[in-house]
Amino acid sequence: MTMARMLTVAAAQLGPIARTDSKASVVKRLLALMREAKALGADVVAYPELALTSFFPRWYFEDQAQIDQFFETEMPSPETQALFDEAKRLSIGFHLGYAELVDNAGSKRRFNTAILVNQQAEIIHRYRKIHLPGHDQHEPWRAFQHLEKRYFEVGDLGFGVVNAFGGLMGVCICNDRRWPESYRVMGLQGVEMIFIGYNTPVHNPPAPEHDALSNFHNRLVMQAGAYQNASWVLGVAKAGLEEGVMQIGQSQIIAPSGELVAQCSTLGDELCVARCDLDLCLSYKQTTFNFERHRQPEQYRLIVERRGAQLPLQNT
Ligand code: ING
Repeated sequence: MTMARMLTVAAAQLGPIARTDSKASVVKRLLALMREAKALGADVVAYPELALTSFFPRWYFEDQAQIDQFFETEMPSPETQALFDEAKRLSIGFHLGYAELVDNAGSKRRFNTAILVNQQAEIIHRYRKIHLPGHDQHEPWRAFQHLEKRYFEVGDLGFGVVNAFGGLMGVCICNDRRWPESYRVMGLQGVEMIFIGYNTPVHNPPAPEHDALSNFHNRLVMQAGAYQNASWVLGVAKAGLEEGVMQIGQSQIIAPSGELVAQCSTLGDELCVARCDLDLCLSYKQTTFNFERHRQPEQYRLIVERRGAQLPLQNT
């Protein structure tokens, strides 16, 4: 009987953050959730994508200075230092999504970023969002904008996996979870737990016929990603009616079997917690998804070589 490698994780779902809410007021909410997570035995607490502010890509801004107010130029920042301090005091790790502004001697770069912080409050992993959804020009026909392609650069750190919290940890962000490649690149590094923060409007202006399936699609892609890569997946939402836009909740924790083990049931600040045995990944990694034994990468070249679909030539 192999020893179980238990990791207790808490998805710390956030309800709406108003445009006028200060980062300090949000950090107070994050601290309350961190303390509750610790009290419930969590080793790690995971906050959503862009957890410090309202989801600002829903608005069109001309003035870069206005946009940059949503970003952090350092991490820990003055407002988040309290979070790092409390994490160290409580000895709990955390995942945090935020807007990262990197100023390299005058050349500014902006990313939709998430970090993993260990129980000694050290940043041990950084991920910058690669699949940026939406559009880059103001499209006033939309009930609300989705300007991630305007405000962020494509991430330049790849999909990394780090040895932490007793296992192999990975991170991706929101729209990344809809693309199987995101999970597979981490799966090919042996990932055992993937943290995914998200801000997902129920309504998608280009395809309103999808709206009723928002929660289904959210669960579908994360359960598939978990099972097909023999990994735990923790999805954590910024939820509820935020500045007039309804965003899905249903933060959830999914086992390597693909089974749902815990889920939030409100659209506010809410924890869902699960005791995860990282060794549950092994039976899948050693059999059904033994990549080394079963995959045929030479047959998959189109996945890397081709961006958009190209139809087959007639009568070839
Ligand atoms: N949000 C959404 C997401 O991928 C979206 C954008 C919604 C794309 C619905 C397609 C359909 O969950 C972010 N922040 O990526």
